[in-house]
Amino acid sequence: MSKEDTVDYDGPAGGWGSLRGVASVFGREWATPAALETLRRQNKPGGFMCVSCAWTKPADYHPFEFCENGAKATLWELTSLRCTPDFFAKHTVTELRGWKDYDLEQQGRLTHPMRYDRASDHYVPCSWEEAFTAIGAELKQLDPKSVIFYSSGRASLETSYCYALFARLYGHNNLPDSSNMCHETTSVGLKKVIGASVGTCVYDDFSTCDAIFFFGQNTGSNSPRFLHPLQEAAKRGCKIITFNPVRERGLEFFTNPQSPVEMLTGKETQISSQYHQVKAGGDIAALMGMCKHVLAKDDEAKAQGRSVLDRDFIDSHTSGFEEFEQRVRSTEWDAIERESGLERSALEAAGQIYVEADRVIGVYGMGLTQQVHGSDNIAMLVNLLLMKGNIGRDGTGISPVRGHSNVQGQRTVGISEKPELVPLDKLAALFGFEPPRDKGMNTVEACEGMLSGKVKAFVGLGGNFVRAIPERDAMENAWQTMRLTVQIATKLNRSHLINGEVAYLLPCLGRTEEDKQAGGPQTVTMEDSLSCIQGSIGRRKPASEHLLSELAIVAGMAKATLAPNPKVDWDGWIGDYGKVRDLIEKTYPEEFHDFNDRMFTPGGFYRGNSARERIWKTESGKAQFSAPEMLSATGFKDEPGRYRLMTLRSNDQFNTTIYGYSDRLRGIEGTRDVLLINPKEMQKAGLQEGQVVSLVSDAGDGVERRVGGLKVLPFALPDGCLGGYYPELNPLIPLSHHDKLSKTPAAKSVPVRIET
Ligand SMILES: Nc1nc2c(c(=O)[nH]1)N[C@H]1C(S)=C(S)[C@@H](COP(=O)(O)OP(=O)(O)OC[C@H]3O[C@@H](n4cnc5c(=O)[nH]c(N)nc54)[C@H](O)[C@@H]3O)O[C@H]1N2
Ligand SMILES: Nc1nc2c(c(=O)[nH]1)N[C@H]1C(S)=C(S)[C@@H](COP(=O)(O)OP(=O)(O)OC[C@H]3O[C@@H](n4cnc5c(=O)[nH]c(N)nc54)[C@H](O)[C@@H]3O)O[C@H]1N2
Ligand SMILES: [Mo]
Repeated sequence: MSKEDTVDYDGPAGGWGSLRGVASVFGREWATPAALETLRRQNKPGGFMCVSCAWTKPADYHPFEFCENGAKATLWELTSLRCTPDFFAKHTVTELRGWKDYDLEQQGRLTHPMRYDRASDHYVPCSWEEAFTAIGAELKQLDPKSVIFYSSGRASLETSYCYALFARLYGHNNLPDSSNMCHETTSVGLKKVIGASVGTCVYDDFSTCDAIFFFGQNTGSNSPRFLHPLQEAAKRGCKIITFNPVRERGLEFFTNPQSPVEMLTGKETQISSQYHQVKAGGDIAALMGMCKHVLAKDDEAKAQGRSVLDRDFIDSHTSGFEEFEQRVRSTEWDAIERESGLERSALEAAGQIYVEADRVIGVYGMGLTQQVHGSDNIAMLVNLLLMKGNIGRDGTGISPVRGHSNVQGQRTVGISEKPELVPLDKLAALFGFEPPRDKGMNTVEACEGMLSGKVKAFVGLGGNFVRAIPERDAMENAWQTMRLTVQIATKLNRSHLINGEVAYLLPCLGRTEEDKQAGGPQTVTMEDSLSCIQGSIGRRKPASEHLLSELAIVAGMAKATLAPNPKVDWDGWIGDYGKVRDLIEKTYPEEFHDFNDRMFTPGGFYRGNSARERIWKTESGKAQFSAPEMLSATGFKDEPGRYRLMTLRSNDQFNTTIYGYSDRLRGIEGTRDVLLINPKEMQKAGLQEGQVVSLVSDAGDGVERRVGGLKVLPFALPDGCLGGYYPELNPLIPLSHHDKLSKTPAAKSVPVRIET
């Protein structure tokens, strides 16, 4: 491998490297000095909320409350490049399909509504009126149950509410969301054990906890602003215990790029006090080991008349403890060591931190959720927390780190395929109609429906569905058999190039841009990972005068599709989003009371969480201990030559948007077509550094799935594990390979073989 392809990075997360990372985007994308002003307003009351991750925007904000990757995401939206009708006149859609994701988005912001012209294989400009009328005519012809309304987790609460209402007025609950590929495991798995589908922590909990157990979340790249409270916690002596197959730089050391002293002195803070390189899919076993240690210490304490467990809490607030305890005691250490890839002594050391800490938080991300037994991963982390009453007290709790900036909020205001999660009776009364009550399709079911021919149309509110889902080859073929595909987007991506018979590409305003309507400039709102809701005002001049807001596009399609209804005032809502907030308040009075008055509360207003109050909305009415059936979360057997592939994000991408080819914090530069494997496994498989290999799926279902052209790169991973990048490796994931309970695709342990 040549030197340009890789460099080693020994520096901390944040620091000068982080500023250089932003500068590389500034260099290419710097539009006007006004961009700096825009960044200054990022994540502050009265400003706009970052379009990148869902980490909370605190009340006591820094002068620049954004991070390397938030700045990249913003500048990406502010680009001066434009993807105009001229561009589409020059290139056929078939030609563009051969381009890389990076090169497609690099064309800049979409400027005009476009219709796909099949005869010439070009996108051609059309008017909004023409687009809405044609889409409405198609939707009226179709059975609503055969239509999918997808959303990527960015659109505001106002747009999301209108979109979900449109689906139900039209006649379906087919509202899959990017969270179906992400934290659906949380929504379903956490709900089952604590009765709340979102995390229980608030910001202040991170300043009073004694220990944080951190599983499968790459903070340095994916929610860098979270490094600030983590750094504060580490500095005051809070123990951070990390479980991750990859030694992620951001979880090891951090230099605060917003602190001149730290930047000049190069002073870095050690973040994790213990770092355990657990095997991919090995977390149930690792947690089991810690629980075993806690029980052993409790036995010792009992002999002296003390207790490690919080017996009062267990007795009055939980159910299922005996069976769980039985399972832990009967699980042998050698099985735990084998399945986790960690030594007993290491797990006892981690368990001892838990024993000694009064207040503990559990944090997790895709490493736990994207597994076949992902729900069991989460239940096992909850088990550990419940043993000492670490949910529902200050400084404690469970904290899933959510993905898209409003992905949690979209679910809150009705984007859900599960009708039982939506107050349908309220909607019926408010809008005088009978909403559909049957379960809609989630992402995996929508894909199955496309493959079987049951799904005839797809409307995408943002996102890059075809690129984000598993089973890419079969799905791209199935996609083209649909009657209608509509994509609402800011930038061109691959999903816009695999069209149905009738296809429209509708460009929308970004969040940084001024959204002027009949009633003046509009505010939109978002809910973050810690359930705080805040307003966001864009002030930039729109990228093109032909753009509409997402809400106006949704309303435009709805008006062209639905019969008039005196209780449904699309034009009034487009003119004043405050009226939509009033409707959200009427639909969800507990969470959203005084919505319009409270939306600029610094730090956002908290919508509350029953489990935080120790009210358990579970089947048993208690917090639920559960005894996992298995120790491995992978869902498949280990066999010689079969590896566990983790599909990872680099530091230079936002999901399918590739900003560049620098995975700075992992020291991987210049290419994304890599296969990460440890030197010992390389030797065992007879591989050389830089050798080009293929990965083939080893799911045992007879389907050929292959990705070639991958350069072998030695990398410190546990034995039996491989790493590579999402979305390039998605063709390897079978559609059936998903979390059992929630159907979240299991992208973090995919069974594969290496072919030379
Ligand atoms: N800059 C940037 N920010 C983002 C995104 C982005 O792409 N770029 N994406 C956004 C979205 S939608 C989401 S959902 C989040 C995703 O943020 P994360 O939850 O951090 O997701 P990933 O980066 O996919 O991987 C998470 C970590 O899991 C580890 N891991 C893999 N397998 C296992 C395992 O079996 N056990 C354990 N313990 N760890 C494992 C990986 O090494 C990696 O460090 O970030 C959001 N923020
Ligand atoms: N193998 C593997 N697969 C995965 C994952 C993984 O870790 N591994 N992660 C999964 C996860 S966590 C997620 S969330 C999904 C992501 O799936 P999606 O949310 O569908 O994909 P994104 O890449 O976030 O979507 C990017 C596109 O959104 C559009 N866009 C950007 N901003 C806006 C906006 O303001 N409005 C509108 N309307 N459009 C906009 C742009 O056109 C851009 O090309 O992928 C999942 N797939
Ligand atoms: Mo996500």
